[in-house]
Amino acid sequence: MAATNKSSAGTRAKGATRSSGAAKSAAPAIAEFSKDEELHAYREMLLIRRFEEKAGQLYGMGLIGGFCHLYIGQEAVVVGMQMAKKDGDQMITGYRDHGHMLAMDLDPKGVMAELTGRRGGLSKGKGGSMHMFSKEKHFYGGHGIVGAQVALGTGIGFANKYTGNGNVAMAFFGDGASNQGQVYESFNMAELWKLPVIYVIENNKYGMGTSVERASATTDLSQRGLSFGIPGEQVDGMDVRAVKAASDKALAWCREGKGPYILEMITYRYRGHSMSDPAKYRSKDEVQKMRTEHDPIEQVRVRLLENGWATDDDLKAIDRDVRAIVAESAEFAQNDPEPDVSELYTDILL
Ligand SMILES: Cc1ncc(C[n+]2csc(CCOP(=O)(O)OP(=O)(O)O)c2C)c(N)n1
Ligand SMILES: [Mg+2]
Repeated sequence: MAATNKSSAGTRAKGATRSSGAAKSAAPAIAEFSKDEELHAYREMLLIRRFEEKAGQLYGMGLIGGFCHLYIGQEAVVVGMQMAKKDGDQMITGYRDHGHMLAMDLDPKGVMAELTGRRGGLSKGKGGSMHMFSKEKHFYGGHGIVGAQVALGTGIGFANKYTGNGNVAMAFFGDGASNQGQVYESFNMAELWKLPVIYVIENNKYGMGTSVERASATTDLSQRGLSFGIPGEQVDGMDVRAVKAASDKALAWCREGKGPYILEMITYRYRGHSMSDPAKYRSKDEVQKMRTEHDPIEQVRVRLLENGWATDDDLKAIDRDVRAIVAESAEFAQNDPEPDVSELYTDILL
């Protein structure tokens, strides 16, 4: 199963900071993980990776219609944040959303069946890859309109403050989205009203086929809140410990009522923008270098082995468990019936 352990115990800060922005303060670059935390991070990231590999296969077999954007390579971002958050904190993201759903403990069977458009899917087979929600698990989508989730996430932060529930909203968006106007309207309101929102910029270096250098006048996206007085920092988004440490700090900032916070996660997607991306805008060597030198899962695997916290066999057993969950979800997603025709007339605005 997906996320169960939200523990932050055993985390000790060390190292220097890359923190910058309106409110500079020392942020831990890395959090040392306990054995349980390393194992948890390993399993969670592996579940996302294996789930998406399977989704890619099903797409190739023609079983998934419409769009399908894979998150492979970026797993440490959402898992590090999941490990720092408290129950009740919300996540909202764009269309590259399967990893966020699994990290928020949405049922893998329901997610996979939604991809194949079956009635047991989380949106009854009518939403597809980009449109799944779970109020119960505090996951607010899944949005196909670039940047829409930034304004909506700000609204969730407003609701948190208005009701005084003590929760923090995490709004994830890309480097491409970070140039949108509604992002800055949101920043202004969030800081003005000191809303508990973390803006998580997943800088995977490209917006579709356009590199951040070609598209952005300034490329340190952590500083985009400067004119509003919102602090921000760049984080190694390929290292789950760095993500966890930065998230701990940002969450504490928001919970203390100090307003929003920006975390720019420096990350990379291994696959194309979507399944139909010929990827002519970057070299195979560039992708290969990231995979071999910075893979988020491999980093944890090596630490687990080096610390003597797991053997090869232990890790193979985790992989088997994860593959079984994914196989079960794929089986369900292929055998569950399609929605009844009458569903065409439900859940719509007339
Ligand atoms: C308002 C709007 N404009 C354009 C698009 C088409 N579009 C989809 S994804 C995308 C690129 C976004 O890149 P980024 O924010 O870096 O996110 P990533 O795909 O890298 O995760 C664009 C332009 C859209 N879906 N919505
Ligand atoms: Mg991008």
